[in-house]
Amino acid sequence: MKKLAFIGLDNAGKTSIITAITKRFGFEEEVMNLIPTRRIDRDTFSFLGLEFQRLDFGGQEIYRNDYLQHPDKYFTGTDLIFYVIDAQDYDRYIESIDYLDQVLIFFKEVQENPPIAILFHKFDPQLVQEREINQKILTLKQALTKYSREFDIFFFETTIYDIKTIMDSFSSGLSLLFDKMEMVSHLFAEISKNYNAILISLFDARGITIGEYYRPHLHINEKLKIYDLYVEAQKRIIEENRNIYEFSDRFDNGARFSGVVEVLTFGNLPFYLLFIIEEDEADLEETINILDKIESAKPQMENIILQIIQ
Ligand SMILES: Nc1nc2c(ncn2[C@@H]2O[C@H](COP(=O)(O)OP(=O)(O)OP(=O)(O)O)[C@@H](O)[C@H]2O)c(=O)[nH]1
Ligand SMILES: [Mg+2]
Repeated sequence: MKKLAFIGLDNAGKTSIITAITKRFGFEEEVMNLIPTRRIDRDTFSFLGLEFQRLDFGGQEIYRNDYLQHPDKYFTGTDLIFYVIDAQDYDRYIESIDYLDQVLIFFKEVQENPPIAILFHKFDPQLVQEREINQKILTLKQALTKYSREFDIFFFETTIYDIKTIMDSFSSGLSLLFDKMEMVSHLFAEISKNYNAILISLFDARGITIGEYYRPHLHINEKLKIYDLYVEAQKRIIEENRNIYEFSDRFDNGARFSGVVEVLTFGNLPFYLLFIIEEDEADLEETINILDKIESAKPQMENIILQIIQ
């Protein structure tokens, strides 16, 4: 059993993030009405055949003091840390660094060094272009890089208003715990050359990304649009008990694309393959041919997945 710890100050958004990951759609109301977590909430899930325990460390001061007084009892054996910072709450940046500092003192003492994903959370869509918050986050990142001597640290900006940011940070974190995971993305990069793909992704049943390729310079809004379509497609597949779902849409700049989501079973586990290509309006036949050709890449995909799962 792998142990994932969500740590951070009260009100940082830890429980919101876990709720969003667990539900993936229709979580807005639940997140609005969350109350502070009392002590530690635990749940479990499986991913790629491994069992994971997820610990949501309530961040109110009295709990923090308790964890720091008995760190061995709470933190021992942690495989991966998600450290959540409320990026909008500038006044508490220092307090948040202090807490992380104290948590890491324990890990240094016992010579455990789990990778740490640091989430600058509440980086809401309307703030992405704002100078002040970007500068503050940058300064904070610079301060936090001091930990990179002892720990592998990774930074992410996340917001519950864009589920893709949350799933990306969670998927990237988990991928650190599997060897060879990057082989899936490498395979997709290879495949994309033959088919001029816009995007190829493989997800597990819970929407965690196993590997992905997207065309360089694909605009963030285009990625988000595709991800929303994907979530919708997966929902339809489950509701209508289908194996495959095809769609066609256009980006804001007018360019049309075709997509297909297909359920694949590797090693008894279900996976979702998403494949997006430019649509050739003059030759729809050709578009269909390309979508058919992804077929030939499945044995390679299966081979890699089986190596990762084993
Ligand atoms: N603007 C904004 N608000 C958010 C976001 N994520 C969570 N919130 C809000 O932040 C508040 C705190 O969220 P929680 O998830 O309960 O915070 P927590 O870290 O679990 O807090 P403790 O359980 O006390 O440690 C809630 O009111 C959420 O609605 C976000 O991405 N953007
Ligand atoms: Mg909480």
